[in-house]
Amino acid sequence: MTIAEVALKMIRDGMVIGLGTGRAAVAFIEALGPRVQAGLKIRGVPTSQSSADLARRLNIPLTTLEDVDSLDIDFDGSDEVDPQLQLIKGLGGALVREKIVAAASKRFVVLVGSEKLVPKLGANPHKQSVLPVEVVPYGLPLVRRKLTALGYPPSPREKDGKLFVSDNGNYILDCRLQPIADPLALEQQIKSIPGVVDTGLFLNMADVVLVQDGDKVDVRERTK
Ligand code: A5P
Repeated sequence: MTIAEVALKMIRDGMVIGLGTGRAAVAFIEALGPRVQAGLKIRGVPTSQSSADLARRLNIPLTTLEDVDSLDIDFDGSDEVDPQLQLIKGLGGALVREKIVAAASKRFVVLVGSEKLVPKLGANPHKQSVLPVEVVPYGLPLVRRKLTALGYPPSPREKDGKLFVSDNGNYILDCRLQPIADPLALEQQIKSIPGVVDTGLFLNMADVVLVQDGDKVDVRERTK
């Protein structure tokens, strides 16, 4: 069993579905395509240009937040998941649209491998933890200085030797993290810096996390 297969079982005819970004989301969208071709009636709301392009190639009908009041369910990956199902996302650069689509969804389902589980956000045992922060280009110098002063020295994300530009036309600062004592306080601190659009902290948002552990899938639900 795979996390994409378990995710597909949560879908019913008529649903509006959030299509996440990144490898786990791509695997899910690729599994969804044949089901739509076989007659499943859903509409997708993509969280990035790349997920929209993939969905279009697979003939998955798309809609927008202007045309629907809410989504039934959203499927997306994550970079870190703590025991309370708090998340860090955004290494794929789509964090702002991902957070908007997740917030518009009645159920947010996260698809990860077991290597994404961390004892605490910012305490990744496998690699340096990073918190992506999306920033309006004009504000980049200020936000960079403020994040450094807060103790989170950031590096502007680059792609092909140039600053990475998000689908929203913004830059991303990747902050080196230590284990985060109070994620909600950190989120508020960073979001109060003028020029910050959003952070990769997805707090109290995940309803279910599907964890791929070898050929098994572990289902974790948030207790509210
Ligand atoms: C995209 O911006 C991210 O939030 C991804 O959802 C996250 O980085 C997980 O991606 P992978 O499934 O590729 O690891």
